Amino acid sequence: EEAVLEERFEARIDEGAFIEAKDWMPEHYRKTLVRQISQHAHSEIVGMLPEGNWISRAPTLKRKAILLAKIQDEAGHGLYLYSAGETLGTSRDQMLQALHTGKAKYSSIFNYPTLTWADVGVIGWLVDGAAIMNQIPLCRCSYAPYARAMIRVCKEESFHQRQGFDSLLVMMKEGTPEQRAMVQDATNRWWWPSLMMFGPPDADSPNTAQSMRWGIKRLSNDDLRQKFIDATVPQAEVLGVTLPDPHLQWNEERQHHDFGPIDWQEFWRVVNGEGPCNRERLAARVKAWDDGAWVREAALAHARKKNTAAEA
Ligand code: FAQ
Repeated sequence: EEAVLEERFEARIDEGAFIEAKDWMPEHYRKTLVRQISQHAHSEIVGMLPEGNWISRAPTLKRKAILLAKIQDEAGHGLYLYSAGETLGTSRDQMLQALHTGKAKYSSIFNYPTLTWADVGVIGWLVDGAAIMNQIPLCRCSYAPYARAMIRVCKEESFHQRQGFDSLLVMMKEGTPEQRAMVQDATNRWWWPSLMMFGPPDADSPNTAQSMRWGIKRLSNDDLRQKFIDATVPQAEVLGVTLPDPHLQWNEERQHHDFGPIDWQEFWRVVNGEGPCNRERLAARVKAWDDGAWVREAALAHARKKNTAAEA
């Protein structure tokens, strides 16, 4: 019977149908989604930390208000994504425990430090830019609750990308030589890690083939990385910054930009916990969880009291 259900499921996927939470699905499909959606949620929440570092030091009231709104959006994205994950039968507590014990991953990009104000602009421009490139195809993911969450997330990410680009443009066009140097320095530090956000090359990506067959991923890691590079080169020209890759060059034949080798050893080092800020980021999340224990206990006690009152 299982085989029949699986065949029917595969046929629906082939027709391009969307799968809803209550539909039958193979265990491996469910597991793959919980893995990707929970890691995506963790990335949003951990991703609040590097920028949060600058809220109290934003240069103007306007920039502070924008940054606060952006970081609150990331919290919202994390919450939609945990909810989407819960529709697959894994609780939020289970997902968070996997993060806090180091079992679940989150995006490598958030293990790099934000050294100057220009980093905040560059995160908007490059990190949110890469996030949008990766997430637009996820709006057509075969698992409908995830696809629906992505639609709103992408709209908000596009505001995030624009605010980052705008803040950099102001520094480059109206700023001092020191400010322009700061933008260039931040670009130099974030460019390669942004390219790593798309994941390992297709040939070394154990999950891509199956996820693409199931319509979870619509485009491969390398295809998205190439699209991101092609979209970003002209933006760097508008800004007047140099992307730190001497091999970056338009290839007329391929109709794409060629680019230099990515340091995959660095990528795996960061993914496996040895990046510049891995320990600090995880410790911050564990502390927030521990510090919030009294809120969870109080909410439970209140709910119990209400239930008892209702029964009496
Ligand atoms: N970092 O076989 P694949 C944001 C892992 S945007 C860490 O290719 P898959 C917005 C991968 O999990 C960032 N680990 O895997 C924001 C797997 O390990 P596993 C979040 C990585 O899943 C902006 C192993 O390597 N976006 O937060 C990374 O098919 C600004 C083999 O890789 C998403 O999560 C990496 N970069 O493809 C917030 C998007 N790459 O799980 C705040 C949804 C790979 O088997 C401020 N996710 N790994 O133990 C995806 O599209 C996919 O999961 C990929 C990876 C493309 C990330």
